[in-house]
Amino acid sequence: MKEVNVLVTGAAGQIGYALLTRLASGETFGPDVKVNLNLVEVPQVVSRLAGSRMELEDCGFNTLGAVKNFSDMNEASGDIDWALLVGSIPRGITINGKKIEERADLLKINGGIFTEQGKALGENAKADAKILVVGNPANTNALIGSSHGNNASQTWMAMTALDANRAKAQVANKCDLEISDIKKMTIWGNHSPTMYPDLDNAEIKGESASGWINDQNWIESDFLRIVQQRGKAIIDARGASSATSAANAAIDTVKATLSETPEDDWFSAAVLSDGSYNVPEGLVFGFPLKADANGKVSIIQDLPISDYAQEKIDLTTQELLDERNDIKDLL
Ligand code: NAX
Repeated sequence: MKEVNVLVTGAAGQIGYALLTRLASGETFGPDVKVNLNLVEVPQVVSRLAGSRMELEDCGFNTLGAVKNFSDMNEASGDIDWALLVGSIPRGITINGKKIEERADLLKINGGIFTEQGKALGENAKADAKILVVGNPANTNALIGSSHGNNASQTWMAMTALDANRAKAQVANKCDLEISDIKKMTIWGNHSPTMYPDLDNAEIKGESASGWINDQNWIESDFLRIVQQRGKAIIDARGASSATSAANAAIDTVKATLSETPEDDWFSAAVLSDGSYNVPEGLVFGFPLKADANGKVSIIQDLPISDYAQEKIDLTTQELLDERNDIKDLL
């Protein structure tokens, strides 16, 4: 049986809990691939991972390989094919008596984590490893990680698939369609409320989604607001942040790179900008992406961008430039 080595940080957290079974069950990498899991947590929490391992064993998956627990990224990252970096320090936590509310503080604290994790993966993970950052602020964490990974053959991404799935769900509800009728959903920019979900270039049964919906007022007010604020709406309703849907989106992103992207579709994630669409080089920015048969990820080019869309893309670009400025000492 083939094997894949997958590292998950924040594995004892709520997204981690929802993610592990789906990685190990055969659903993600296929029924003929053994999934070895290196689970990483902070030292205070790592003992809880023993419980996660017991549960994984008790699921009885043929595809579950070795499960190992770590609190040291250097030890955990040897020979890794996929790293899902879920663990990070949330806004609102109190550290050394100070409540972390300011974006700049949050960026710096997480920046320290991703500096170390980036180095460890750059040195120890496989040459063609893929790294998906879920932990917020995901784009800037990925920027720090990839810069310290300093390994051009590895692929760093930050997750925007949850935003894309949320956008598709809203369109499906509005138009009474199946989710599978909606293709080519792009989330431009940052995984934050400035993200821009693009319905001009999304397609419904081969037509522009915005043309099909034919209700610009709904698109510019309801749709945009609902998608941008969905994370908060879930926290308000559930009393906890999205976990199942976040884990699902991470699985979707992994799967999207395991085979060639079909001609009639693409997927959304943030990757290092190469200057496409005039996005400054070196920002980790949400783009429309495709994978080739070898899993190489590239940006879909030459999509038309309306003046309205450009305004929104400029806003999210500026936010990412500000974030980069806040952590420039860490790059
Ligand atoms: P939890 O607080 O339940 O779990 C986070 C876990 O990470 C904890 O167990 C913690 O001990 C661990 N951790 C912290 N620092 C670590 C480190 N240096 N190494 C290893 N583990 C570490 O949060 P959860 O709900 O699972 O969310 C995890 C992250 O995902 C948060 O940053 C959250 O903001 C982010 N999200 C990102 C989304 C996206 O679309 N990109 C959507 C969902 C989610 O909000």
